[in-house]
Amino acid sequence: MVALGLALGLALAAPSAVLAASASASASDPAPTAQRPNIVLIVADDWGYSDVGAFGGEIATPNLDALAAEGTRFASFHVSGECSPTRAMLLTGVDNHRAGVGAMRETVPWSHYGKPGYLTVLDRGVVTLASLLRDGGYRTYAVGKWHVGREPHNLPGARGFGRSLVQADSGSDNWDPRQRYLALTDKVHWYEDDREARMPREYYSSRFFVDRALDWLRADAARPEPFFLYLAFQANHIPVQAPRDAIARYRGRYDAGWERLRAERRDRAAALGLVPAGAPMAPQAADWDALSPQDRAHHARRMEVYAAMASTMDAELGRLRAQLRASGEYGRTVFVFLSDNGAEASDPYDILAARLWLATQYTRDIDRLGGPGAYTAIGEGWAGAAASPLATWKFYAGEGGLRVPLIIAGVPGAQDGRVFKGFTHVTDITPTLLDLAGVTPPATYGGRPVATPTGKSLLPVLRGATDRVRAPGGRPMLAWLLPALASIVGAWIFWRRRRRA
Ligand SMILES: [Ca+2]
Repeated sequence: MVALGLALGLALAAPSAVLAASASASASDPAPTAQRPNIVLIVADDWGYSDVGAFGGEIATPNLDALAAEGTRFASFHVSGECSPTRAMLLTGVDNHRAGVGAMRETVPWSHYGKPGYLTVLDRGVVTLASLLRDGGYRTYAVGKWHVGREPHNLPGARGFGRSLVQADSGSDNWDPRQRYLALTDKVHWYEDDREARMPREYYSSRFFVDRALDWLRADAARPEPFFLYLAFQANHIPVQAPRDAIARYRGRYDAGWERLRAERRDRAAALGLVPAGAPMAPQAADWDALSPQDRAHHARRMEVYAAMASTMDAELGRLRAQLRASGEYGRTVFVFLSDNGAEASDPYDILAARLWLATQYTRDIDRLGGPGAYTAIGEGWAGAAASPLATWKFYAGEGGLRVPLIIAGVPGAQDGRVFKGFTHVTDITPTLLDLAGVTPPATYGGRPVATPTGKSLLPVLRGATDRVRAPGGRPMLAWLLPALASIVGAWIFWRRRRRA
């Protein structure tokens, strides 16, 4: 543990030195427009490692499974353990501290808030993937959850998106766009093209987001430029909600409990070649069989709703895929799918202040779970199964918080259905997509210096030119979260576990 303490002490004492990873700029000239692929970047919220069928899950995700079959699964892909830090890295390719989002606004200690690295919103010293693609000749669209700042200079239009409709907070209700999920803000902040948006009185979030994306793509179908679509779902962030008929399809599926599900998922992930066979798992959940029948029934229903929320999101992706096929764009579109962090184990009803507020806003009646006006979360037991076979969850710097599914499909020259097991990181996505578009990240932008990506392009790996993204013996890749810390050094991950206050 001495070595761990030293490593973490070094990380905290000298972050700039540790963060000074080499850039991975593409040196190629911009490719002709006809050769540049469309790009669809899909972000799921709070999905665990094995929530996707192609990663070992039992939830019906045929569209994600099809992308996995057409593309590459990354078995050891890492993000931040919480939302906006990952999104800041995803959109810039730059370590989240340098990008200004060392922690979420909702969790940052006040002693850090507003200090360099802890603005909790995008720093002016970074440029986004969207800005560079737009400048490189792409049409750019953003729909869904934003969460990296709602200052005028940080809204999507100011950050490179030609069209946008976003929810700028950490989450919101999935049936009523004006309903907050916790009393963290005065209201839900929606923006359309950087102006306050007029939202419908009711909707279902995943369907609404895909509807809007399809509208833009149809309206702009005649335009010759390739497009970049950033599609950031609220699924499966709390409150976990889904259409009733989708929930009914999972009735009884989870009655055997979370320990059984966790083992089933581990075995399937091993059979798919994603994790070693027979990998032991750390015990971390309450004994299912020791629960009362009423508690088991309530817990099982929560997971039925969760599965339905995920499968509904997948079905919405199916509508997007179908339209791209019908318009002839599918064969020249690259898809990237990831989760922004691991599964969410915390339950707001366990926090007194949240419970009191929720009691005035929502019901927990088992027969209404998932529907409008009902609120639920999956809690530690099911989150452990969602992260299977990994330990811990969102907000923790263990693998269950940091390691999530990544699928990249449609890259010309890539082999179908492959599993890549080497270490990859969310900062690799922007360099990869800029590489595909033939755009070189600049050192200055808008007259000011900007940080260049700390991640690496995955194109050589996707095309089979190499089997490793980072050279052995390179700088350790760090993920640190307040109040949890982790250091990934070679094949080892060191982390400190501490409950949030
Ligand atoms: Ca999240």
